Amino acid sequence: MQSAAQVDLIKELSLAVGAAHVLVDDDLRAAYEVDWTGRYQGPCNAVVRPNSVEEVAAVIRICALYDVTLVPQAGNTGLVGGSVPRPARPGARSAIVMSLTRLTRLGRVDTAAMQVTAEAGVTLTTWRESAHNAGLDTPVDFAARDTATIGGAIATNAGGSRVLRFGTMRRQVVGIEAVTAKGAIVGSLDGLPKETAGLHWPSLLAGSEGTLAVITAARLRLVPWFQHTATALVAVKSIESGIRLLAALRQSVTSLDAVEVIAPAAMRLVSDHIGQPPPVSSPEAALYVMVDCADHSDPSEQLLDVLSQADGIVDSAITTDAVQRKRLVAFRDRITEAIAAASTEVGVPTFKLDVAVPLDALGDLIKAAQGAADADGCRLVPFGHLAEGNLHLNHIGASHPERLANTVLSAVASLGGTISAEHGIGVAKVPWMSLIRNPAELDAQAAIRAALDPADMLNPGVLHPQVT
Ligand code: 2HG
Ligand code: ZN
Repeated sequence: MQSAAQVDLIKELSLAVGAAHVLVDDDLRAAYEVDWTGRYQGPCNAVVRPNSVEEVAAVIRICALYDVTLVPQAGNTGLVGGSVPRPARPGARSAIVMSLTRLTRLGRVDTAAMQVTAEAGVTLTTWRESAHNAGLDTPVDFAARDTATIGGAIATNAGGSRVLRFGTMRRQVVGIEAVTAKGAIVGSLDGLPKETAGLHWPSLLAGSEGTLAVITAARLRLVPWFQHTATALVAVKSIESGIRLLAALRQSVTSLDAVEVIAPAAMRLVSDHIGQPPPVSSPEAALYVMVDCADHSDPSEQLLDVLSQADGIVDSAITTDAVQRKRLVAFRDRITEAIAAASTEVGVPTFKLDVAVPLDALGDLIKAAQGAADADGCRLVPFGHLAEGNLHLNHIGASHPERLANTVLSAVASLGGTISAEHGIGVAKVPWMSLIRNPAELDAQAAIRAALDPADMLNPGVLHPQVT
C-alpha cells in the first residue's frame, strides 16, 4: 500500500509530465526495473517519462522535495547495472526511474560545422541516419545502435569500433545540456569548437554515469561519410602476430576505421548461433582480427598490401561488397546476442567484464582470464576492440562471479590496465574502484559529486558505494 507521501509524490509528478507518463502499475514498470541481461534489477515507485528539459527539471525538483532517489534511463542497454534501480534494502530511500526515451528531437545538420543537436533519447541509429541524409556520418558506432541512445552513450563515455579513428563519445560532444540535482539547467548547445571559459560541462559529464546531472541533449560532432569500405576477417596464429598486424595497419593504412578481435571461443559460439560456418578458419588460429577500412575511394589495395606482407596469418577473407560485408560483420556484431542466447540456455545471466590492458599485456590477460574461468568451471567468451587492448570477457554459467571479478580485475590492474574500458563502472565494479584510483582520487571524485548533489539523489550506488 502507498503512503500518503507517495500518493502526493505521484500526483505532483503527474502534474509535471501528465498522468499518462507516470507509470505506477507493476506490469508497466517491470521492463524499466531490470537490465536486459537480467543480472541487475531493483524496484522503483514509478517510471516518469518527461518530454522536455523543463519537465526533466520539474521532476528533479519534485524528487528532491520528496527525498526519493532518481535513476536516469534511456535505451537500457547498459551492462553494469547503472540504469536500473538498486536492489531493495531495509531503510533505503525509494527510487524513481526517469526514462528519457521521449526526448527524441533532432536538429538540422550543420554541414559546415559538421555538427548536429540531438536530444538524449535519440538512438545511435537515428543519429547516424540523420548524418547520412546530410552526406555525413557519425564517429561512434556499436552493436546496440538501434536501442542505445545519445544520453546513455555520453553518460557512459561509450566507445565501439571506430574509437581508433575518432575517439570515444567524450570527444564527439561539443556542447551539452543537462539538469543538475538542484533542478538547474546547465551547459550550452552552441557547439563552439573553441571555447575556454572555465569549467567545460561536456568533459565533466561524459562518463559521469548519471551521477552529476541528467543529460537532456548534446551538440555532436559528425565526420565524413566514406562510401567505400573494405572489411577483412583474418585468422592469426598468435596474439603477438595480431598485434604486429595492428601496428602495420596503423602505420600504412590511412583509411583504417576499426580493428576488432574475436577469440576462437567467440567465433565458435557466434557461428553456431547464426548457423553459418566461420568465413575463415584454421586449427592454427589463435585469434581472429576483423579490420574495416573506409575511404572516399576503394581502400582495399592498401589493406591487401599490408595483409600480404604480414606474418602469422593463417587464413583471411576480404570484401568490399555490401552484402558480403554484412555477412562478415555479423560474426562480430552478433556475438553479444549469441552469448545472451547461450546464457538463457544455461539459466544464468551472463557475467561480463569489460577491461583494457596495454597491448603487450593482452596475452597475459587472456591467460589469467582463462585460468579464472577454468577454476570457476564456466565458459569464457572473449572478444572486443584490439586497437584499445579492450577485451569483453563474457562468462557463461559463472558460479562465483565475485571471485572471478576479484581474480581477473586484480590481474588487469597489475598489468597496468583498467577495470572498465567502455561500459562504465555502474554498480557492478564499484567494489574494485580502488584497484585503479588512489584514495585521494576517490575523495576528490566524491567531493565533486557531493558539491553538485549533496543529497546523493542522482543514481546513488553508481560509481561510489551507496550510503543511504
Ligand atoms: C561490443 O563491443 C559491446 O559489442 C558489447 O561493447 C560487449 O557484450 C559485450 O560484452
Ligand atoms: Zn565493445
